[in-house]
Order: sequence, then structure tokens, then C-alpha cells
Amino acid sequence: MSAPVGDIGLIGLAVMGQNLILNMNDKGFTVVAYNRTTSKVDDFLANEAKGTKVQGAHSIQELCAKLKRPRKIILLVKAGPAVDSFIQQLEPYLEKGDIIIDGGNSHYPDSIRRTQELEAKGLLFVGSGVSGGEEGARHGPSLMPGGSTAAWPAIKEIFQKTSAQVNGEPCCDWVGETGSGHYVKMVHNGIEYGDMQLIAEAYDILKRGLGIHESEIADIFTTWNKGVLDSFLIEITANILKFNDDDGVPLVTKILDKAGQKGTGKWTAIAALDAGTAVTLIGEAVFARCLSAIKDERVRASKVINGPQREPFRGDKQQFIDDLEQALYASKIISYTQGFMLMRETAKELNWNLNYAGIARMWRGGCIIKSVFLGDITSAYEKNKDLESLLFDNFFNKAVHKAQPGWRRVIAQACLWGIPTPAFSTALAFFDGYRSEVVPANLIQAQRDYFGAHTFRVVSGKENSRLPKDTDIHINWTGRGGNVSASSYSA
Ligand code: 2AM
Repeated sequence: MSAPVGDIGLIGLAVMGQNLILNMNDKGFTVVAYNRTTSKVDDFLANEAKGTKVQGAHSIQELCAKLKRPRKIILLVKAGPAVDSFIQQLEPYLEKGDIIIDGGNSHYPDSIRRTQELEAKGLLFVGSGVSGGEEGARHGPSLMPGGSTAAWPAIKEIFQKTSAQVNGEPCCDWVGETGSGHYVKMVHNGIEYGDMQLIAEAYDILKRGLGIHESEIADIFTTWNKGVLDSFLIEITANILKFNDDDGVPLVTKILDKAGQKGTGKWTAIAALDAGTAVTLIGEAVFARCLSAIKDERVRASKVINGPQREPFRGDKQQFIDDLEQALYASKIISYTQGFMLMRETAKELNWNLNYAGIARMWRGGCIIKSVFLGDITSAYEKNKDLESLLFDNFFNKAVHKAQPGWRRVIAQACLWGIPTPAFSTALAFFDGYRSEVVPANLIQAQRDYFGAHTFRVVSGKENSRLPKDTDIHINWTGRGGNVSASSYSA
């Protein structure tokens, strides 16, 4: 048998898999392709991959035999049992140090488990986020690999050449240990939910608040796309708003206002609740989709529940539009602040050494949330890799201060109009909470102690004989409840 020629193998010839193969082939790598339904291998070689260096395999054994060592095999198959099934099928043909890479939309706990299971057998596992859809896969996706750190030197060149490039830098870097690649991809998707919700709220305010037509709103977004909001999502929003149906009516106005979701935003919100981190904006973005989905109920409610009389806007329209741009920008800063807080908290819990500047760099190009803004986040973490929060970075601190007055005016006006701004508003509420030295949790602690003897601590400097320092204190608030705290009894 001839010496193996394959630099990398790929299993799963749906569109993403095919496009990623063609992309890697363009970058000079020899890819060996396999698919459960092997007729797809022949179809692919005879059509899309015709005239390329791509090789086919009709069995797992043949695939593994055609790969140079250490073998590298990317799975791009349906998340869930299919991934475990292929790992099982591959194992007998792999040797120590070979690498299985899962590029599908796996949930990160599965990637943590798979890394541990394969490492115990002397194999290496990488769970990689792949973002950018079919187009990204073909011409340069954002790649977020994490898992067995020993695998990185072997896959680095292929991954970084295959990914999107921004200013000559690849949108791919090593994320960190075990399930961190898929974790970061999940947070990326959550942030995408947030960005989309913020843009939708801005559209709603411009349309229902200021009464501006879609074609003009498109122009506003086009202008914004030249400034701090410069991003893929703003760009496509302008294009969508300009797109008319055959009768000249903006197509977007004919689309049913029920948003779908595949679940990655929800995963992020659940992960945030589990980690005890206030990722409120992504949460609101998920809930806004839930509220949109109960269209019939909303229609009934709209008949019987009145909001305020919507007064026409009498102020300076252009000033308000500029305020709205700042509101969007400030809210976006908060959303990314929260997303990075979540990653930091999880990294602490799971002992991951996350590369935050690298994560921002990976998201700068190739993916749905790509933006100029992510370049600024990269710089912030390059300056200080242990940055506690983006709001402590000089650039973002100044930006949010500058945006603050307009941000508040927009939310206040939207409230008066009765136009919902869950994402804008929760961002501002988080901002005001985060910058508060004192929050009213003292009262919550008192209530908890009053009804449940859950105890509280006293403020430093306010101690006395009844309120000792560094002690869990229970007070008999009513004279009836007794003096025993909840740690020793449950009511
Ligand atoms: P198929 O072409 O044989 O259906 C996207 O669906 C990709 O995942 C396809 O390559 C598909 O293979 C593969 N896939 C989906 N479910 C699978 C399963 N249970 N086992 C193996 N491959 C699967």
C-alpha cells in the first residue's frame, strides 16, 4: 500500500462539510472525505471536488489508512449520538496521539466528556466552534478550537490558514481546555441573539416611534455601518430594509413577527444562570423571541390592553437618531461585557485558561457577529489579559460615558411611547447596578432573615455587640420567631 497522502480527513458531506473541504483544498491541504452514505463521497468527487486534490474514502478503515500521522479527522455531522458513534467507529483504526475534531454544533458538556474519554485512551480530542455558515465554511470561517491542548501544534497551520483573515491575522486561535471551544461558540451565538435583538429594537423605535419608512431606516443603518457600529449584522439589516417585494413594498413588513430559535441562545442563558452571572441581555433576547412566538395571544391582548397615546416626536429628530446609535453602542458594550464575564466565571469554575484576546480576534471576521468593535475588544484584552470587565478598559469606559446621556434619553422616550426595549433597558439597568457601590440587597437579606432565619452579615464599621463582625447573624424581628437560624433548623 502506498504512503498516506492525506493531511486531514473530514466526515460528513453536507454543505458545511463539502465547503470546508474545498476551502482546505484551496489552502493547499490534501483532504480525505468520507460520509455515512458513501454514494455522497462519489457524487462529491465527481462534481464539486472534481479537479481538486480531494481524495475519497468508502470506509472508516480506508479513511484512516489514507491519513498522515498524527491523523487528524474532522467530524461535521449532526450533533449528538452521531458524533459518539463515529468516535467509536474511528477508535480501532487510530493510534496514540491521533486527533478527532468535532466541528459540529455540540453542547460543551459533551465535548468535556469526549476530551476526557479520548485522552484516557491516549487519543486527542478537539471540539471546535465553526461559525459563518456555508459561505464562511467555503471562504473562511471563524474557528474556535478547544480541547486537548497537545493537539494544537498539529492542527494550528491547517486551522489558521482555513479560517477567515482580518488584517492578515487569522480568525482562529487556541481557545483553551476540554469543552471550551464549543463553550465559546455557544457564547458567540448568545451574543448574536443579543446583537440581533438590539438592532430589532432600534428598527422598532425608528419605525413606530419616529414614523420613518424602511427605505430611510436602511439609509440610517448604512450611515451607522460607517461608524462604531460597523458590523456584518448592521450591513445586512440595511440590505434587508432596502429589499422590496414585487409590488414595491419592503419585504420585511410582510414577514410574520414570530422569531424562531434553535437553542444556542437558550443554552447561553441557562449557562449564565448556572454560573450565577448576570448575563441579562442575552436572557432578554431569548425571552423576546419567546414573547414574539405567542402571536395569537398578543393579537388578543392588543385588543383589550391599551398603552399610552403615542405622541408624535417633537424634538430634534437627527439628535434622537444619533442618541439611538449611542444607545445601541452602549448596550452592545454591556452585552459583550456580560458575555466575557460569563466566560471568565466558567473558566474559573472549570479551570480553563481562556485566551480572551484570542476569542475576540476569532470573532472579528468570518462569523455572524464580526465587527470593528471586536478589534477594540481584542486590544483591550491584549493590553490586559486579566481585565476584570470591559467597563474597566479605558477605551470602553470612555465610550460608555460618552454614550450614556443619549442611551438614557432613548429608553425614557421609548417608555413614554410604550415601545418595548427589553435589551436596551436591561443593559442600562445592569450598568446602573454594576456602577452602584450600594444596592438594596440589604433589604432582601433582612426579608430572608425575617421569614426564613437565613441570616445576614453586618456592614463593616456598623458592628456592635448585637451585630458582631464577620458573623452570620439572625435577629428575632417579631419577638415570636425564636433565635435559631436556618442553618440549624428549617421552618
Ligand atoms: P448522511 O449523508 O449519511 O445522512 C449532516 O446531516 C451530516 O451528518 C451528513 O453527512 C449525515 O450523513 C450525517 N449524519 C447525520 N446523522 C447521522 C448518524 N446518525 N450517523 C452518521 N452520520 C449522520
